[in-house]
Amino acid sequence: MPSKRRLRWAAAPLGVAVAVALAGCTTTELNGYLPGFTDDGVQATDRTEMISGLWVNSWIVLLAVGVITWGLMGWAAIAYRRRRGQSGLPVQLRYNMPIEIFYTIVPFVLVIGFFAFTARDQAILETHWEDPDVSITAIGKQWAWDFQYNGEEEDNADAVWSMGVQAQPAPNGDIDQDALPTLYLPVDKTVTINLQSRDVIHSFWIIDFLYKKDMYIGRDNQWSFTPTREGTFAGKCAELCGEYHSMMLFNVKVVSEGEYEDYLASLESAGQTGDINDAYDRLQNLPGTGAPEGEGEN
Ligand SMILES: [Cu+2]
Repeated sequence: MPSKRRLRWAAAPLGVAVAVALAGCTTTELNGYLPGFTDDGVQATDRTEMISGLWVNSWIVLLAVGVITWGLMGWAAIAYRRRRGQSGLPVQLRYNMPIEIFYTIVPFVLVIGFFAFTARDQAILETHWEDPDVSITAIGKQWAWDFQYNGEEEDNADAVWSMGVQAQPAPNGDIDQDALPTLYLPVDKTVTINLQSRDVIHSFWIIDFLYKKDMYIGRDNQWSFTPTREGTFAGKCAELCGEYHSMMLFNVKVVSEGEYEDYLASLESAGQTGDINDAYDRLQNLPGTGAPEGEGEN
């Protein structure tokens, strides 16, 4: 059949064109413009590529459905438009079983598909390391963060910590990045963060890690991952938690294991050891009142 052969000849360059177009995509485009990937595609944690994959593939499927739907709508509107001299209602059609079955089954398959892939990825994201290299407790409070680096002891006698204050203005009016609470993480080590709150609901969001989790009173959340790339990453509270919610910022520094150990040693030599507990609740960090000396520096 000549038409089939012609189709095959048309398909070959089309396939090449698609392959070239995709090969020409930057990492940013391949990851759906999500943050957290370098130009050569190194992900920020071991789980971010999976998350961007779910995002991008969902968009491709939904856009395909959209294009087909919009195309059919446009075609129907043009092909069956009222022509000169026509009057009255067009022929009324109803109970077209094949079409009704089609538009019941297709959305059903789509919904099941989205559910299945989301449930699969969420199950992976919510799997926690049994024995993580690094165990950290992050505590949200109005309007900053405390980080406790847990040791081996049950009672956390060998833990070290840093307590933060809300964002402070730099002399030029920007946010003073050095004064932000900073969470240190060693690269390529398994990390589990326990998420707690001192007061209201906060949400612990590291933007480039493409995931966030709420912090509650009375129910600790957990987040497990492996940071895979050194660098400084921005974090913020993602749950409106009061007047200065927007100043509830922090930085994450993913560093080499040596630098991480040095940092923990610096906390220890500063005397910031032991368990952060309820005794530190309700710190008075109101902006403009001057943060407690020293607490914002680590
Ligand atoms: Cu908050």
